Amino acid sequence: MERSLIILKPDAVQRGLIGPILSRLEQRGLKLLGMKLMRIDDALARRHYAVHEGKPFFASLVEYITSGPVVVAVIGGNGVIQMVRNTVGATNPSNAAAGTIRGDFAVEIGRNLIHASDSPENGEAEVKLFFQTEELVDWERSTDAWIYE
Ligand code: IDP
Ligand code: MG
Repeated sequence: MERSLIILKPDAVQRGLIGPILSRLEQRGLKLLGMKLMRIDDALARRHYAVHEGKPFFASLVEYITSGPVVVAVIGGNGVIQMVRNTVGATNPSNAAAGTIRGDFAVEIGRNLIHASDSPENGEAEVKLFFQTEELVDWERSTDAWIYE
């Protein structure tokens, strides 16, 4: 089973889009394993985005992700990394397909509303960075037989 870490970035929280964004993922049939509202501090932001250190947008990216509360969540299931990325849409909302979260709710790369893990390995690392094991819930979903054959 893959796990994807998603972050509803400060613009999503400030714009009142927590519900509409989570609805997209929930309605698709993706399963939540954990979720919390939190503030990302400078050190956590730098660790989470370490791969982008040295890029011209790094400082503004850290400033953006630490600028207000975020909702972090874990989605689990077979193939969820790519499915969530597809539902989220292209990094730059101006190129994101209509019907995706970024394509429907955002216009600029520096305010693209949501993070989602880009590989199973990064998903595992990011889940561990943001959640303690005891914060995650292992549960049986009664609708699974209607979502998975
Ligand atoms: P992703 O969020 O689609 O995985 P990444 O390339 O991993 O995209 O970049 C991480 C985040 O950094 C993006 O979501 C966006 O907020 C920001 N970002 C990436 N490239 C740029 C850029 O060229 N200008 C401004 N911000 C950028
Ligand atoms: Mg990324």
